[in-house]
Amino acid sequence: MMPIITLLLILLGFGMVPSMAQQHRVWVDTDLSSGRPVGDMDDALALLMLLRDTSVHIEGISVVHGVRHARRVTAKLLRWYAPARDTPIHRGADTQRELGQRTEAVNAMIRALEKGPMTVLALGPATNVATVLTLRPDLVPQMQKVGFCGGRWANMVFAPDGGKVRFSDYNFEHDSVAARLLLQSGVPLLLAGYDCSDGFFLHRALYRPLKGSSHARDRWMYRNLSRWEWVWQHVFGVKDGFIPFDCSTVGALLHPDEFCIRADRAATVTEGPNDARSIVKTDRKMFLTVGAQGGIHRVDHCYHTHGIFRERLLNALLRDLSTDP
Ligand SMILES: [Ca+2]
Repeated sequence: MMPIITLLLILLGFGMVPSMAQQHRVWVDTDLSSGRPVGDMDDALALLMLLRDTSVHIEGISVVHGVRHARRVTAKLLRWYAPARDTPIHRGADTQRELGQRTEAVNAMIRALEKGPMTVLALGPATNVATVLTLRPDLVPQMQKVGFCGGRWANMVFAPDGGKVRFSDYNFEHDSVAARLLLQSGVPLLLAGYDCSDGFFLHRALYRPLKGSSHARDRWMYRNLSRWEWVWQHVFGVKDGFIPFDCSTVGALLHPDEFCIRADRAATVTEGPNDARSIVKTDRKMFLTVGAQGGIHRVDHCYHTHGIFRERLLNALLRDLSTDP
């Protein structure tokens, strides 16, 4: 009888390999910071999902500011999960002050867009992506969609699990000018940030099987997922695990049936009273808000992740175990 995990992989599309012409061209702009000694695991899990999704061809990966070791860890993940592919990694802006400046990442993203339409996943501050749109507005039609891990429904507070910490809208707030440029560019934009992930937790019981895997990459994942969960528990005061925010951004764009998405809603960038003082120390800060009065730009907004997507993520994460002796 076929093992149930193999059956699930086939049902979820992991068992079929389309030709490159059939694959979805994707660019990943990331602030991956996993490991060394502890960092968030969102981008790493999102990249793992993309690398294990045979319907996707990653044209390139660009690194955006705010993290250290991103290129080294990204290269490690590519060696582990896609050794046969030659996926380039490009250095982008080192700070948000480089918005509008040409970088290796900007030039590479422009070349990829000149080759044909593609989807862009903005999993960190939007500096690199906004620079491309600013320097080459003629390429807006080539961006089929930009998925940005940021933004919120009006008055949404980022307080996971009633924990003691209220999160900021990190990617947006670390370059709100770039996010505003994304809105103004007219590019089809899907905002899939905190709102869609609120309540979407991963916890150790779900990924513990990695600990005993014969694959070094699985054990690395287990160690770093555990450390990140420890931070959520002991620093953020959250008991239910951690939220892998970037994964929902990837999923909402590639598998929208597994999410709740409001289409074509008004969005705006405004300043207001700071609602995350444990993270940001100013009295006021910027907000990227959907559904508020005064919004003039149109976006799609993801606000819920269905349980089937958790199965998709876990199947990608635990896939090696099905081939363990
Ligand atoms: Ca990220």
